[in-house]
Amino acid sequence: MSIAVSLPANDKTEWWCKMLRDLMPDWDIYPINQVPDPDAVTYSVVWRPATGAMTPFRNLKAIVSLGAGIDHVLADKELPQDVPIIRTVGTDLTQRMKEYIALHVLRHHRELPQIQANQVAHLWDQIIVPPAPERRVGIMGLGNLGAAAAQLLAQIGFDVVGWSRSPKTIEGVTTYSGDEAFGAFLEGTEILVCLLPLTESTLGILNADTFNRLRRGACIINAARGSHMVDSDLIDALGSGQISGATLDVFHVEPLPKDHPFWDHPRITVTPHVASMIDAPTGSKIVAKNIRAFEDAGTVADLADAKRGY
Ligand code: NDP
Ligand code: OXD
Repeated sequence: MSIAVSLPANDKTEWWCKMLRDLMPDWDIYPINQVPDPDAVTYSVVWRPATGAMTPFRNLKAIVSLGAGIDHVLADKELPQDVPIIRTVGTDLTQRMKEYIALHVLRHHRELPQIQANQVAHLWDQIIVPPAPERRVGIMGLGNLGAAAAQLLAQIGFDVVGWSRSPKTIEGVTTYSGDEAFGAFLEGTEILVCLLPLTESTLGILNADTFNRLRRGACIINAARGSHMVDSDLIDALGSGQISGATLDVFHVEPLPKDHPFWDHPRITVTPHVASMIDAPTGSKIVAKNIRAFEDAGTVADLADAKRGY
């Protein structure tokens, strides 16, 4: 009855191990590189595990992803097949994402970047923006996070549209589903928010074609995955004015390399993958609950579908 814990940073691994040991005293919990008997490991708890890191654990019952996304687990080409993957999600993760999306949508809506630039130039320019009901915000992905963000923005008063794979009903939100409805969803959108999982069908979805279907001068908020974005298309669209600003929380390579053009771009705000992070004290309770439930029932509500990719 062992659990192997693997995060890219050793101090974070130790932090999660400590929290989990307090909650699960009947389990042996080790950082992945200190496991004494790989055959005793029945669960791994991971964020971006190294390629092949799961291979020694022949008796894994489930892999717990320390987050909503599972792309970082599936990226391991040597991942054992058919081991269930459990997502770590909950009200805390959703609350934090709602805060992040509301903050950045409102910031673009009220033209705060321009107002701050004007302050630096001692410029008194009373920019008048339309009220929220006249501003269309499009949310890509209407899962736990996207649906909650869409609902909050609708409550603030925005004209909110959302897009998902299967049809959805969300109060105050006009919803679209499927590839065939993508164009209709984008039309008229002025602030586009990406909260999609990274899968084969969503890779590179934030590209020139998508940008060109938005209203001219639209803003982009990507809080999903860096590989949704075609970086050079964003730079070009910012140059042409088709896109007027972007807030990016996620990147192809993280940490964002020091020489990446996004850092210095005057119309891009970079945040270091902090839109919604589960901390160990909160997340360990969810992980412990999910592992116990999986032991009892052989399944949990937060099970991902690896074939679907999310
Ligand atoms: P969910 O799995 O709950 O929801 C995903 C949504 O995306 C669903 O509505 C799904 O449609 C939709 N979707 C998937 N594929 C497609 C497609 N091809 N076309 C249209 N819609 C599609 O995910 P969460 O809301 O929990 O999380 C979303 C993502 O946010 C995560 O995968 C992760 O990458 C990112 N994230 C980022 C964080 C950060 O700090 N930056 C923190 C947490 C998550 P359907 O409902 O029909 O299945
Ligand atoms: C997640 C994330 O997937 O933090 O939960 O990115």
